[in-house]
Amino acid sequence: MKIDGVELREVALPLVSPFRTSLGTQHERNALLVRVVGGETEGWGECAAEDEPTYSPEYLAGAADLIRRFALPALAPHGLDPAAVGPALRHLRGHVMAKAAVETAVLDCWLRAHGVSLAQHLGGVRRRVRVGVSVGIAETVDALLETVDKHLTAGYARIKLKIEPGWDLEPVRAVRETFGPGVMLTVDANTAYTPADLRHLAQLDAYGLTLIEQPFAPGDLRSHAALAARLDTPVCLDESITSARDAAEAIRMGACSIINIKPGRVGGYLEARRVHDVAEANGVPVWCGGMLETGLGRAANLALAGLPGFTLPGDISATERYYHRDITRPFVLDGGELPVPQGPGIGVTPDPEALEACTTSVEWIPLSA
Ligand code: SMG
Ligand code: MG
Repeated sequence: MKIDGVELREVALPLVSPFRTSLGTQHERNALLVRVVGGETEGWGECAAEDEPTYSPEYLAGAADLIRRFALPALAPHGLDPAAVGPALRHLRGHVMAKAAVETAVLDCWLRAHGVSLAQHLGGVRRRVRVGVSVGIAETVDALLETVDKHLTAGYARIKLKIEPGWDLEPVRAVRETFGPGVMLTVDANTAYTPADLRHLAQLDAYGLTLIEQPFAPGDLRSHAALAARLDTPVCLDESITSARDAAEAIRMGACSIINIKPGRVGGYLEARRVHDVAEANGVPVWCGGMLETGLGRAANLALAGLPGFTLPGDISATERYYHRDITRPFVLDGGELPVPQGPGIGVTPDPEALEACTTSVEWIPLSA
């Protein structure tokens, strides 16, 4: 089957509440959606890149440009074949998030044409997955406690606190003391610390955290290994891992004992499964990260999170934690879990009216082989 064309669509979704991390504060999610059309079937992919290149070197406008000018021309001769996307784009250096969005749309289209769900295709073993929520840096500790209380009441299986220098020991202590030892608690620094903070970070051991996520720069595996050797709290990598090869190297160096897998950050769901396989072979638990996805990206993440090695709750929260109105049907938390979509492909499609309401630009790119 050939690909007839690809639609690049930008949408803007206001967040229910601002999300502050050590990288900045986000008020809305601008997302790039890729729709691949092949014959009677279409498939969707969502790009994880954000407006600015702060979390990752990629950014939305750059991703759209990469897809338009380099990825699609390289893809055209291959037709609708998800396994061919990675090899066809290998000569383009980096840009894993842009590539992932293209591959996901091709994969979704192909799976729909074959009547197979993404969960089944990836080798999922769970129909429901336990999920957590990522809690941003708050104005005050009291405001943080109120937010955490709301999420625990809703039933989330794990609370992740965003930290940065000046907002770490105190909020973590307050949350642990207020909600007790039974709450699964993690922290995520988004690279806000330096190796000089090692002794400071070691104090987090007092609070029974399940993991500390990405305290240092993405390329600094050595400092993560030094921290891991010093702390009882497991070190988890996010930004550092952009491929299965990175994962193998980080594990070999002792830089992490847990991995956050984000399909966008590693170049797509097929590479995400390879990261999972490398981790599983080394006895390293993984969990699915989040990039404030719309329902499209979240549906696909749920499929991934159903794989056997995903033994920790992921950053895949219910729709109401992110958006008043999403572009797909809402995901509703049930007993700390979300259902893995079972329909063909990623199992969900955008609601045309909701999609139109948040669209800021659309571009149709015909493809000729
Ligand atoms: O999708 O629930 C979500 C957000 C989860 O905290 C989250 N993501 O570093 O893990 C992370 C961040 C990246 C996005 S904010 C810069
Ligand atoms: Mg993170």
